[in-house]
Amino acid sequence: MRSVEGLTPWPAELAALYREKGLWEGRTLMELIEERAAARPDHPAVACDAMTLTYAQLLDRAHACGDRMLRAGLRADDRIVVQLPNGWQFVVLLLACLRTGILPVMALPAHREHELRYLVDHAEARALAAPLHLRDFDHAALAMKLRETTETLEFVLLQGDPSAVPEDTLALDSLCAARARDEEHVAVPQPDPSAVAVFLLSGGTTGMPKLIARTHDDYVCNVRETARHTALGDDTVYLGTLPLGHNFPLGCPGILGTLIAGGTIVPLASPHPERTFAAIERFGVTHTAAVPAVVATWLDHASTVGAEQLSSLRVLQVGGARLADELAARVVSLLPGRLQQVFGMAEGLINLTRLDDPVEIVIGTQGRPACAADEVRIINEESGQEVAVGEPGLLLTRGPYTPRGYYNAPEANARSFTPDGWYISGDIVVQTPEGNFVVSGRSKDMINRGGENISAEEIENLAYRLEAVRLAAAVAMPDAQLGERVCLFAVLHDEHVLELEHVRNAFQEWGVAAYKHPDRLETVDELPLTKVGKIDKKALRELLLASLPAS
Ligand code: OOB
Repeated sequence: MRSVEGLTPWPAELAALYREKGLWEGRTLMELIEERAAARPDHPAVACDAMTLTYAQLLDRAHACGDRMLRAGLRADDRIVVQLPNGWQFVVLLLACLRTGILPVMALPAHREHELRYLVDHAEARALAAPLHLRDFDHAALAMKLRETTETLEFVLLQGDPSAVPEDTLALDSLCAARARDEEHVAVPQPDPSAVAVFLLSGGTTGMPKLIARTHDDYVCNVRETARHTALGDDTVYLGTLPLGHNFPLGCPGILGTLIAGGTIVPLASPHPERTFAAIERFGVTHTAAVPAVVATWLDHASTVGAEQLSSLRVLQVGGARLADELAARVVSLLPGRLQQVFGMAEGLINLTRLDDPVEIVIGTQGRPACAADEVRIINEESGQEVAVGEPGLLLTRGPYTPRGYYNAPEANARSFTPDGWYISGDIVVQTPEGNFVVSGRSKDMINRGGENISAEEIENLAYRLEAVRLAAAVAMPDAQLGERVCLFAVLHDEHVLELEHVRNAFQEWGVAAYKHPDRLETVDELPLTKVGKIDKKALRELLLASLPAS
């Protein structure tokens, strides 16, 4: 089968051990959801402004959607790039994929031609699901362009008014509709639990994001182990405002965890404070997840309008980027419910603070591994030796839900995984005596802009396309709101000029996601170099700090 190619399996003895310990249950994500649905068919599974779907209705639609995709010509093991805003259609399509074995590749709503073309090519996707039109962007036109100009793309599924969907594409809303009375059922076997369930995207340390193939076995483990620490139950109402294809709201424990627990998910297309507060109040939300930059806007809103609308909230998970201690303390004092810090990665390992941890741990640390079988090592980058407790070092990890390699990326694997299967996270952490991590920095060359991980190398490669640019280096610029922003240093060719506006316009024209557009441009005569002749990013960051107004 094609989905086996490009994967790095866990060693057979370990796989056997994970099965024996019950960490790998041998069940698919959809089997677990179907089991729950059978027990409480009339309970709301999805609730949003547009509609409420009970478990029975959700499953009916998911099965019908799967059947329709198969009848249209898609097959198990085909890949579909999914770029949808948060909404009920995302949930129906996801379950349809999990049931049929069509494999979703989780693109982000902010991705544009540059990223989507790469994802389609790399995953050899036969299908792409996108909205017709969203926030002034014509996704339909881009999807059709990609179908014409990529080798594998055949099916375009468009979300929105079915009567507005072009003829040679499929209307997602119709695919996701309830089954017609006389509509035929297609017999499909449940996928193999050890097979791939979804492809997640890495934050991307170099160049473009890598694909991470997550199996049913490993992702069920991810969901179950994180759910244990989050007090999920059948009365959970989970609000998803982060893009639902991201690991955090998808499976930590996120929407999948909530459905497996028999709760209700509330998808919301934006984390805008007013809309978020209204949704929490209207649906009685108990759990939600956010990145620090978003939480800061919620805190500001709460300090003007009060936090009464949030009284149903029990757990607020915050992660994706370092939550400053001061912000964490404000969350604890201003918002109802418990704060839970989550330090996770699409590659696997999820760390969380526990709901009954003392407040200083919840405020001052990013938590500890979700699962007893998670293995971690913290090493000195130069010597490769483990550091003493309390010393900063590079975090390496292995475990039952941390795959042993990226999908079909031998070079990236050689860089990011050790020969004995440890994932080199690139995060610099300190472990406290009680075992919690404090994330103190990164060794990988990444910019974390409000929780969006941006590869400096990708920005540099793009900058080199500009005629004026002779040398380029992208570095993180500290920012009160987003944590970090993108600063591009450039040495120009003689007689050339370059303004930030030109750079941003060019990135826009190339179809690069907006969050990657440089926020600042520094043109310099030369770039500082390290002793071995590499561009000295540390010196650049210092240069940048010195040129910024003191805050
Ligand atoms: C989550 O996943 P990714 O894959 O988008 O990004 C992972 C990287 C980590 O390696 C780390 O550099 C950073 O994002 N990160 C944090 C953090 N959580 C993630 N840095 C500091 N503090 C935190 N709490 O971002 C992700 C996946 C699942 C759950 C939560 C976050």
